[in-house]
Amino acid sequence: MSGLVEINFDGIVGPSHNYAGLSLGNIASASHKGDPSYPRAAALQGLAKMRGNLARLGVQGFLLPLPRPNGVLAGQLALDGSEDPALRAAPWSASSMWTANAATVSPAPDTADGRCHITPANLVTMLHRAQEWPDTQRQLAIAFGNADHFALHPPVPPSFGDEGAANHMRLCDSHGEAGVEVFVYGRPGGRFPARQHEQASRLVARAHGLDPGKCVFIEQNPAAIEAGAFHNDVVAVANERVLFTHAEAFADRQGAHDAIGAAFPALEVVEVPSDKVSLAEAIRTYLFNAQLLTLPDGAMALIVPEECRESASVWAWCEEMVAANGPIRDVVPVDVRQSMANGGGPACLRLRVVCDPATVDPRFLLDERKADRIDRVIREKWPEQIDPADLGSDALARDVVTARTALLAALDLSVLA
Ligand code: SUG
Repeated sequence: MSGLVEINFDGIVGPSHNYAGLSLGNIASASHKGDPSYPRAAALQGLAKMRGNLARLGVQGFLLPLPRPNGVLAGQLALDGSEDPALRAAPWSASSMWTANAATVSPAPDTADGRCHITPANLVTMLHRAQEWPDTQRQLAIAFGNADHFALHPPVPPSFGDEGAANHMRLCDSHGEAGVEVFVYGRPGGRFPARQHEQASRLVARAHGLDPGKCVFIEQNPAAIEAGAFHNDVVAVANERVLFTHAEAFADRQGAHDAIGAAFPALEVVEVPSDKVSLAEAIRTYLFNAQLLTLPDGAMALIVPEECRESASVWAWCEEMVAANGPIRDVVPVDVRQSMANGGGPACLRLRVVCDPATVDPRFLLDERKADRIDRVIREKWPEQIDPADLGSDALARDVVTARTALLAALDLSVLA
């Protein structure tokens, strides 16, 4: 279909960004528990990434932080000061910044009715994330409210955990052509929660009207979940014909490659073997939590966290890959350290939507002038630092609400207040 391009909708990091250690199985979140956070720096890092990709691709979208602290959740939790601090922190979470978990998106060329189908992720496994979907859905309904081009579904009902695009990959010749959608799920029973349920993935595929012959369902390697890959996008990413993956990403490595290859014969697998980059180092550096982008000249670039450049084994592999002249021609490190410390790399921070930009509510599309406006609000209003012990304070609540309100006003989106 003509006019369709891939747009990355990055989550603007909210003013309550903090390190409360809420995500069991997410090593970065657990190891930074209790650290002070820097919301202003975090949001500016995210904005710089967006500006970089706007310059590279000519198009960039964003989603707004959700209302925090969430008074409804705080009420439901009967917080009175005697509770576990993890409960107190949940209504303050800025976790909606990781928009790869906002929804699963099936572009129009893949679906039976020729519209782009979107299902907000229920995120039921983690309390602090389960509060996101109603506000996310409200926002998606505005951004993608054009019903001629988009179909917005309700979330998957509990108890089937759905974590959205973080466990979903798409292979295609080019973004505007029909593709194969790959759903990766985990099986429960391990030390850490398997956050994507197989039935949630299958339900989303049915709801979106996908051709069953163009869907592949693959089990995540339990050992990868155990090692800290709480989402598949920590160990694999796809773009057009390329699947960039760690050798230990899937439960049945060869079976997974064969199944994807059978549905999509043009598949090119770029696999990183464990003796070049160990699973632990891949997870520590988030090499695969990269944005694999097709640049306007057709070459692919991999946008990785700075942590990759600092790792001898990961950087050596990247240099070797670029020198080999395969499909990935460039590796570009970006600083998203504040997000990384909570387990969110460059890919977690974006939701990919293949569509015609003219069909999206323009208030959610970035240009340089708008980026300047966002920059100003962040510098003026975002707290510089949050200590987890501050969560619950009325003064901080006022600052966080004021900051978000100012951003909504600057973007003509006060309707989301
Ligand atoms: O759900 N971290 C997020 C990170 C999400 C990353 N997204 C993708 N891989 N697509 C999570 O675990 C941190 C929680 C805290 O505040 O401690 C957190 O929610």
